[in-house]
Amino acid sequence: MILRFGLAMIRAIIAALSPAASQATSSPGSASGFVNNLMPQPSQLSAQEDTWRFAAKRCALAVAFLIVVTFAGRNSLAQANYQPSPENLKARQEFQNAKFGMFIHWGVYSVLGSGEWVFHDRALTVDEYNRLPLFFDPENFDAKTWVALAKAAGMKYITITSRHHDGFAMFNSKVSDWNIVQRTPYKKDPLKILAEECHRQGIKLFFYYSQLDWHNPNYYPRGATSWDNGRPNRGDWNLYLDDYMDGQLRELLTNYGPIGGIWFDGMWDKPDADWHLARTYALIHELQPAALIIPNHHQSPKPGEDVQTFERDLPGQNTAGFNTTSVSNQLPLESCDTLNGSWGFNIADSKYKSPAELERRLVQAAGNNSNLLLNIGPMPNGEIQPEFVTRLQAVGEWLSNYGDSIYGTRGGPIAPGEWGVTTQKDNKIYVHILSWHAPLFAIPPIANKVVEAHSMLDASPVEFTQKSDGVVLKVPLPKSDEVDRVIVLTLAASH
Ligand code: H79
Repeated sequence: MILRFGLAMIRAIIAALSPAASQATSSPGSASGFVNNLMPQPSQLSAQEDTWRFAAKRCALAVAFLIVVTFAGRNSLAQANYQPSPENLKARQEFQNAKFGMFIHWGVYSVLGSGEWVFHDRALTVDEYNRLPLFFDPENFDAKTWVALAKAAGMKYITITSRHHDGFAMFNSKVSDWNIVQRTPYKKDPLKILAEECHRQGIKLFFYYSQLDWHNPNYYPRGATSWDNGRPNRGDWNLYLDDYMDGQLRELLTNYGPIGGIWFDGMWDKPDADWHLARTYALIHELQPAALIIPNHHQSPKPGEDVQTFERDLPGQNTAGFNTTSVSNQLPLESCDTLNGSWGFNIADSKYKSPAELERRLVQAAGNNSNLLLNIGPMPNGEIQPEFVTRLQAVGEWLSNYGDSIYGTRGGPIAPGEWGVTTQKDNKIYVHILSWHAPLFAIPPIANKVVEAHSMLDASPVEFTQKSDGVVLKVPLPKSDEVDRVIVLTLAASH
């Protein structure tokens, strides 16, 4: 918008300097038409007026230039040249080291046990949906239990919905009363309670924030997912972004101590809209320079963003049908997926992934240089259903043995394949063999000399030969319940 405005201003200046040309190009209502209308026509001018006109033109030029430079500089160009702060770069490294996070979708929609899209899927009206908060009273919500479960699962951070597409703030917001404190019998701010517990237990907390809003009338013009839910056919988009959204983000970045970052979603609803991203991103980085901006817009990263996400896919895949296959080689990567098939609590979804599937997923993410953000949807009473708890605990158990091959690693030197992946850290390469049943396994050449190889399962040595054309490992056959045979290669230091 700023650029369009800038262009319009430049056209206005040209129009002002050349009245004849402006008559041909200006149109009523456009910026150029507006400036042109202010200008007297040549036939009406005296010599004095001519001088005045010249001064006015120069003045308009200076003002326009200032406006363009100020706005473009602050909103577009400054972000185009975004240089992450040292704190931000450190936070990116820590984020990559963390590898495994807990995603939590929890909102008033949880009451209906039909996922977080129920407002849309049942084509409810705003008036109907307004009743839901009246039933949201999570008497068994216990932040200590949630954070302890994340830790038991080996997860190092939590990303929770501060508000989803229903626009309902699950935190104490002064920007609007459409929030948990003012509209529910619970009356408390669970994000505050959770943030305090996370700080106590040393877990980073990120806030999911939906840019898409099915409730606020100023989310207008509406996007691809809109339906007639009783909102008026008018609204102020700028107010929605600059006052409402940025106002809430300011609250989230001010009232909850240091947070890990903001996880944006929903921009895909209006792909061609001006989302004032530069303004929003600048606000976040100004309030908390270390906070990471993690946008789930399914596109290549834009200036100001700190992490690239992939929804229900590993980086570079697009089985979900909406991910980009271009993968940043600059930014940390994060793949998110669900423990069953749903994000928000779904009472009818029993397609739970087994611990083995979850472990494979985590290994594949790590081997693709990515984190895994694994979702659970707690119940409306605040409890996490036992099917989630037992599976997460099993993954945590597995990680207590294999964590060294995941945490703090980066994608390894060998391209991931059907057989598995590699990760690496310092002078160790972890060969994660997920599917290989023959006794010998060959991998491409590795630059450094391999000085030792052993199986992570029992520390038993693994025979190997290293030649210029590759390394051959004599791998143990998989045990029946072995998800991932990890062979640790120790490399000689390079000279
Ligand atoms: O919060 C969870 C979901 O509710 C949310 N993101 C995760 C983390 C999500 N909403 N929608 N989607 C995920 C799938 C997006 C589907 C899309 Fe489309 C396909 C977006 C654009 C093309 C559906 C069809 C919406 C517009 C057209």
